[in-house]
Amino acid sequence: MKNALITGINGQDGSFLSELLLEKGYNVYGILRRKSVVDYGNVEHIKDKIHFIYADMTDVVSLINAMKISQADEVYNLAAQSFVATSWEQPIATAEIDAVGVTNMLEAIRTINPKCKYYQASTSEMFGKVQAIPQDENTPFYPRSPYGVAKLYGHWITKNYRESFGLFTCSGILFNHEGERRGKEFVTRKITDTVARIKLGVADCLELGNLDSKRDWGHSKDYVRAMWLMLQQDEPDDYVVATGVTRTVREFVDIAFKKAGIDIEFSGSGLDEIGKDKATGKVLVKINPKFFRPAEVELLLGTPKKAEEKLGWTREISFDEMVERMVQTDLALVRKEIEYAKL
Ligand code: NAP
Ligand code: F7E
Repeated sequence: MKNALITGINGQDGSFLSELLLEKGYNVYGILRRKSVVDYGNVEHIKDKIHFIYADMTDVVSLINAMKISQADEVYNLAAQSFVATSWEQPIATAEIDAVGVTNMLEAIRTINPKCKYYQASTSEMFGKVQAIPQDENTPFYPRSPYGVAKLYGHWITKNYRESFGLFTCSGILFNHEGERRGKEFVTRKITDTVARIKLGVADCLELGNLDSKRDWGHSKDYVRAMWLMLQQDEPDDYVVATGVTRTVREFVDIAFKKAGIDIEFSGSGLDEIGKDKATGKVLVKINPKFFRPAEVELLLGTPKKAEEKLGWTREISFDEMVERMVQTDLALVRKEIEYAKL
């Protein structure tokens, strides 16, 4: 039986990865940050099967302890300040967690068990102002946010510890992946949650920033399988994980409303663009400049060829199914909220 240590266990990916590793018979250890109110987040439903360790990416002593307690054979470093917009408001915290935090984890591994395999959650945000379309493992990086810059440090230090100390370290350059457990500040979940609220009569309008931005969106459940596959190989390496299809935020909005039975018609441009309900003429989508970013990543489109060929990784959840699942889950959650408010 193998031991796995997951940082960021209560986040979106941490929860799907925990389920996968438990199914495979691993002892799963997970790092939580101490909060004033105990909160298991996305792993509430499996909390009895997980060994929790209180630690923080910015505290190397706590990570050394976590390595000692877990006796980990595999570490999955998913912890991060992961919201790009916040990285301009908290650039230092983002760097301490997403950049230096990686070195802290690698040093803990090197000190306690240098044979332990390591997965680093790298990101397509490192491509930023893209230097080639589509992007693959050889595309030069050009990050566009403090988050992207911090993650690029994490990516290179992961490679550097592989080359300097012979550690088994892998980076997954994962493109956007979403799902029913996605944080509500990210655009996809913000859309499906607000669509559900509009449909059920508890919200009037969806306010967004850049509708032209293009992303390559997959489902988290598929992407955590790629993380595990990377650590089962004979040699450590870096892999892009993506769908190979890119869509605008506007297209996501359109499909999400359709899943709730509402047809949207867009008109106008720039800050004056609106989306109206075709049936009633009511304005359901507006632009709010507060959601624009100081520097934007306009287009991401990845090639998962290497992951497919070398890892045998395949995607099981289509884009359409993902949006359907997200909208249906949010409709059910908002219905529950409405019932609860009546008690
Ligand atoms: P997420 O839902 O935001 O989860 C982030 C996790 O990190 C949370 O459990 C959070 O704990 C934890 N964390 C934050 N700061 C910490 C600290 N100082 N010490 C310990 N834990 C800390 O993110 P996700 O979507 O699952 O993504 C997982 C990883 O993949 C992240 O590193 C992200 O940057 C990267 N990534 C994500 C995507 C994507 O599209 N989802 C794509 C590429 C890469 P709290 O609950 O205490 O805040
Ligand atoms: O934005 C645009 C926004 O916040 C997507 C993280 O998981 O993926 C994620 O980063 C796009 C951007 O994700 C709103 O400007 C328009 O162009 O959902 P997002 P992200 O920035 O792509 C990468 C791969 C990661 O690694 C990150 O951890 O949507 N957009 N209007 C908006 N975005 C938000 N959040 N809110 C809006 O109202």
